[in-house]
Amino acid sequence: MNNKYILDFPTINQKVNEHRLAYLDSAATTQKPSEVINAVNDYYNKFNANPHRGAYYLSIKATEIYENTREVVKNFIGAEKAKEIVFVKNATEGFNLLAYSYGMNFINPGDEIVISIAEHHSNLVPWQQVAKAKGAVLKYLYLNDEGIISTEEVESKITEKTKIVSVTQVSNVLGTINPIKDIIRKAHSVGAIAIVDGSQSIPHMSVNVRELDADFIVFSGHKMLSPMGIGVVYGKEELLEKMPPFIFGGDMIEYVWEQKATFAEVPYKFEGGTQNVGGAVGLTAAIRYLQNVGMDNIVNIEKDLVSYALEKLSEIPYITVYGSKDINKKAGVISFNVQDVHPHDVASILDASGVAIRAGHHCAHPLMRYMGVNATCRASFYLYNVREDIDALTEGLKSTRKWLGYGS
Ligand code: 7TS
Repeated sequence: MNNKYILDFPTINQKVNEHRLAYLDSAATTQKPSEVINAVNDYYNKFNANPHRGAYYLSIKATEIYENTREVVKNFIGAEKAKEIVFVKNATEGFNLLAYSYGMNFINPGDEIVISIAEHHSNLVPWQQVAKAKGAVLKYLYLNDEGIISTEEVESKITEKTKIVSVTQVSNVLGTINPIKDIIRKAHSVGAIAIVDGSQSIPHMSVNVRELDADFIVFSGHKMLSPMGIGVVYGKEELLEKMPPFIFGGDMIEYVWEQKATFAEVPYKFEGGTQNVGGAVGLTAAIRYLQNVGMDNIVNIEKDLVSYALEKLSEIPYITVYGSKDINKKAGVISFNVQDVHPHDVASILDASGVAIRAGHHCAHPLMRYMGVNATCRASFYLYNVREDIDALTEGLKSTRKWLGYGS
């Protein structure tokens, strides 16, 4: 098998239902390399303590480790300052932080918030709440035939009334890559802030927040080899400074009196309560791993897998693939349907041969409705996948209709 990274991933190296596991659900969460698992193990064996609180060795060590992760993330995404990195639980919490802290305080009646129809519910439902509470309008960028936001759509929908634009760089359903730089430029030209959902891009390609000039970027560690329970909101310092805290309580305060409190400085005012230091350790190890592999290398591995998968899928007549088939406009995610077979049945049948795909609405109901489907099957790739996984997928797909009694 022509992939030297596979051996680093214990979960990938196992049999499922007596078949070699073909894990094709990395858009949901990624598997973890031994380096990450061992780093977390090591932390709990040697250093565990509550950070920012104690004056003793272990707590100082935990604080150092946690703050070091901020530096590592800062460098990984090209931010200017470590204080611009706020740790959250996941991307969902990140968008809630932005909606409740920025949206609820800086949006006024009649203002427009622009998102795309392809957003994950995490970057959609929080903005619905803001629009409802503030009397603002939630406007959508729709997709062209390739499943991408067009320049015309960006030019016509983002107007002087727009105050927030929040769009995903890569669709978790279609894998299509949006023209995020143009979207950010247009948002800034009308005085709006630009938020990027980097959940499906940062793990898979080189993303530099300063080059993009994004005001905020949000992503989850667990989709980039780190443990679950840690995510990131990058925000420009001047914006984070003017935003009030979102979660109130321990660790995020400066002074507390009976009837009032003052808050810690950025980024600590956004990090209420005991933080996930073990997760931070894992995130550092994950980023180190990705940097050693090289993001360009990851792009190439995924491009090869996507082009091979598209070719193999196109040979099966009863399969419909959604979105662009141009590998330069697409990351490692393919959505498809098998004629007359429900995606959940497809996924269960494939599981019998060790192939793990996602089936359903992928937390994108409005996109499903826009595409005119209830659900899709989704195969998503990462650096530990090989062409054999795609062979297992396509062989399995060929049997799905037969299982359900169709002739072919
Ligand atoms: N944004 C995008 C683009 C996503 O793909 C996801 C998760 C999220 C936000 C939310 O991330 P979380 O870590 O807070 O859950 N996407 C998926 C998926 O496609 N299948 O399972 C989770």
